[in-house]
Amino acid sequence: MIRDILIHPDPRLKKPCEPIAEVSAELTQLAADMLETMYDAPGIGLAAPQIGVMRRIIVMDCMKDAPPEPMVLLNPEVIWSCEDLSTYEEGCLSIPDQYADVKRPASVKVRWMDLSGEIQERQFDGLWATCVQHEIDHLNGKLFIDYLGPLKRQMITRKMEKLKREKARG
Ligand code: K1U
Ligand code: ZN
Repeated sequence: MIRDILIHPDPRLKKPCEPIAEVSAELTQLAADMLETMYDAPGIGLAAPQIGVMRRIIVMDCMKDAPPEPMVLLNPEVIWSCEDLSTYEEGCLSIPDQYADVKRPASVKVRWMDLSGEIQERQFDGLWATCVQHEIDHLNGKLFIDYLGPLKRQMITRKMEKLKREKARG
C-alpha cells in the first residue's frame, strides 16, 4: 500500500525514532509499503518517520539504469566514516522540489538488522553512502536543510509552509 509522505514542517520529522526490538509480520508489511511508496514517489530512499511511523527503519534503492536492488535496514547505525567528504546536491521527498549541496563522509560502514533478524554490516560508497546517511538522519529527526545556513533553511521552510497551505485549500 502506498502511504502518504509527510511534508516539512511537521513535528514528526523532528523527533528521534524508537529502536525495533524484533521482526514481525506487521514490520515486514511496513517495509513492503515503504518500498512501494519510495518507488512510486519516485525516490532512492525513504525513512519511516516520513510516513509518520516513529520507528528505526529505512529503505533504499540507489541503482540507476540497472536491475533494482531494494534494501531494508532496521536499526541502522554508522560504525565507521571515512575522512574524505563528498558533496552531493540532495533532495528530500518531505521537501519537494528543493535541492542543496550537502557535504558528508564519502564512505561509511553501516551495521543493521535485516528482515530475517540477522545483523549485517556493509560499506557504502558514492550515492549509496549519501543516501544511507540522509535516511539515518531522518531517524534522528534531522533533515538535509539542517546542514544549510539559517537564511537558506528559513527560505525553504517558508516555501513548504506555502505549499502545505495551498494543498490544504485543495
Ligand atoms: O529520504 C528521502 O527524502 C528520499 C530522498 C533520498 C536522497 C536523495 C538525494 C540524496 C540523498 C538522499 C530522495 O529519494 S529525493 C528524490 C531523488 O533523489 C530521486 C528521484 C528519482 C530518481 C532519482 C533520484
Ligand atoms: Zn529525506
